[in-house]
Amino acid sequence: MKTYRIAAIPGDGIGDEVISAGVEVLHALAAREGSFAFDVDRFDWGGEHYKAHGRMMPENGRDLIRGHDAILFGSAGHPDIPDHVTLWGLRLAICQPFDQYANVRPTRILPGIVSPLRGVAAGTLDWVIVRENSEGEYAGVGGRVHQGSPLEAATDVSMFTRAGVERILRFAFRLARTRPRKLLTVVTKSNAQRHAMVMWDEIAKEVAAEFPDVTWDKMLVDAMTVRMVMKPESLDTIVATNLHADILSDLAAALAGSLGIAPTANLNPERAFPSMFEPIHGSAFDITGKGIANPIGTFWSAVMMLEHLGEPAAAGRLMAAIERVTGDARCHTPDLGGTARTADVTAATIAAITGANA
Ligand code: NAD
Ligand code: K
Ligand code: MN
Repeated sequence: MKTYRIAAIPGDGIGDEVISAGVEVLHALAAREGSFAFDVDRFDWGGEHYKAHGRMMPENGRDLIRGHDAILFGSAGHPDIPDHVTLWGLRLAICQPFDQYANVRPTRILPGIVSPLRGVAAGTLDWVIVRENSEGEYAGVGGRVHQGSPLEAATDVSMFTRAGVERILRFAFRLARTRPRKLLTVVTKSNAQRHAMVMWDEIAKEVAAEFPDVTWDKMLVDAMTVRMVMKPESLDTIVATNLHADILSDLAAALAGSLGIAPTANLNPERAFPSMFEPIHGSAFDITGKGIANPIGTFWSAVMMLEHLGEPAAAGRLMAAIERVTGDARCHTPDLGGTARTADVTAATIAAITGANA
């Protein structure tokens, strides 16, 4: 029997609650499928590790997870530690060296979920946002001088390489091609940002020539927020820079009902390194430890992980279980206006997987 080695990194805040639920669901799914198993190694890295050792993860942390088939990640972000320290010390310390340059974020209105957008029901909003995940605004280039003096200045340089832009655009066109509508929107801000964003537009045109079967258009990011709200049905696959797509995908998650539902895959498409799967949300300090975090974002991320591992049947079974659970208002956590707890949603999902409530 095949055994997949998974590195589970809950991180901070509600990370532990949702990742524990996700691991429980994965084991139940493997038992139901019978053709594979999961060997899950848990790594308690994050804010508490930082407090004890001065680092978010051990110096050899990446070596400990390099050989795993996939990484399941919760959240980096601790109330006592600056966000840039936790983010760069853990999530980006994995994503960037592992060259997980394609961040993929599907958005759909799941059964039983009500969009805050008037008249948008299940099936009418179906997007995949592709976020450039290795450079751009989050390249880490920049600096701060004369701190504390009136001359203080700081820069965060958005650094884009032709190779980096080409590979993410090619990835997005390839993904768009697999979707029924074969539609791609390339998002930039090339009116104001006249160097890198103009290069994006030019490369988009070049790469588009390789994909004559894909219909594509381009949008400025500010106008894109309007289109997402006013004409959601006009969009399908979307590609944008690290920062722009970070923002657009939170908006997309909210339009699909809750940040608690949305999944992410951080892919190294060449498979030279493990890819990482995580809910799009963060540590959610306001609900940490209350047992009410919505675990659906983690479960859906697990679906993406199963697809990546080459287990489409299991991925389909888990997605069907998720849709069955969201379709039942008794399984809605408070972010969806319900009273269910994380444990209730987890139990209902496992029951839907095993057929216990069929
Ligand atoms: P957040 O996603 O943690 O929370 C935003 C809001 O959404 C909160 O009201 C929260 O309660 C709600 N929410 C989020 N996930 C939920 C879930 N599963 N169920 C129910 N409600 C949920 O964003 P934030 O408040 O901006 O950030 C908090 C911390 O998380 C910060 O330290 C930030 O840096 C970090 N963060 C980490 C990641 C990551 O690791 N990928 C992503 C975003 C934020
Ligand atoms: K996360
Ligand atoms: Mn984000």
